[in-house]
Amino acid sequence: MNPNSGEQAVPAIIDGYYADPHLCVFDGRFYLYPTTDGSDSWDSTSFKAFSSPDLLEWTDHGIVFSLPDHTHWAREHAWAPAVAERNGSYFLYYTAEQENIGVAISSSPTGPFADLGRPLIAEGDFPGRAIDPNVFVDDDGAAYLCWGNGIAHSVPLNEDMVSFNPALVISWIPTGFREAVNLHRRADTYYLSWSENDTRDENYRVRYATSTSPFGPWTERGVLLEKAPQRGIRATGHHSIVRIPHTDEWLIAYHRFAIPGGTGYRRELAIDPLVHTDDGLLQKVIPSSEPVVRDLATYRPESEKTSH
Ligand code: FUB
Repeated sequence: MNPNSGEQAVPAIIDGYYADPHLCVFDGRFYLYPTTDGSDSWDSTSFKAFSSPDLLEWTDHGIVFSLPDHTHWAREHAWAPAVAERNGSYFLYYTAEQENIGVAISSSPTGPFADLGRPLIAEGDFPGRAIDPNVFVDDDGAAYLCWGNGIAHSVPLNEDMVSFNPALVISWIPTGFREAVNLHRRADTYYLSWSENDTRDENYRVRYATSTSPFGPWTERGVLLEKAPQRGIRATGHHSIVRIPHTDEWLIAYHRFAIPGGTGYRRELAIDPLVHTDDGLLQKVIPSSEPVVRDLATYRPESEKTSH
């Protein structure tokens, strides 16, 4: 960072080294599921969960899923969690052992999660590396799992959320595609976004594309988020996107090299507004120039206020 520039990055939203954040809202509260970072081989063995009413005060729920303690098939490389809810059950999709995707189920967003007992996607099942699961639930309730490194894959999940028909997997390679594919929808437009370059490269960044269908074809729209070196912000990627319920306000969570002294193994978390334009595109994100605080209670409609 240039100490004379007068420009500062906003501090990380949670103290410590974390990466690959999945930000979501369950029952009027923000939840954040990251990779635990800070070792030189990304060899973390478990996942923590955090929650907040306003993105300001975060509760650390501790370890909610541990590979050695809660699976029979994986020990380390616990990366890139993503959580979805259906009918009161919470599904934690995760990477393990560098090349496998698992899923675990709980009746609470903070666990304990019970593992399926085997990888949902095992190494070699599909081309590329089986990492970085992302789950998207469409307005009609249909759920999709996206994942991949080197090549992106997407498939509708079955009603049980823990199985799918392999014949329905769609695979493709967006421009610059490295990993961390994310799917979201606003009105009639679907947005696919992904990370480009290596997470250890300061040019790690996010690109996006749009479509009228969750299956594409995709029209590429360029870079959505990248470094702001004048404020010491580098390697901005592996993001997730969430809409604040009852609003058209959106947020993007992502990681960056920790400030100061970060690397691709010492990353920290940031959240910024994500703005959709009237013509269905996305404004380029300005990385963490203002603290983001959104008190979910103030957005709750009157009809829901008595029940909380
Ligand atoms: O955090 C470990 C790996 O680094 C993730 O799986 C990738 O997306 C990259 O962020």
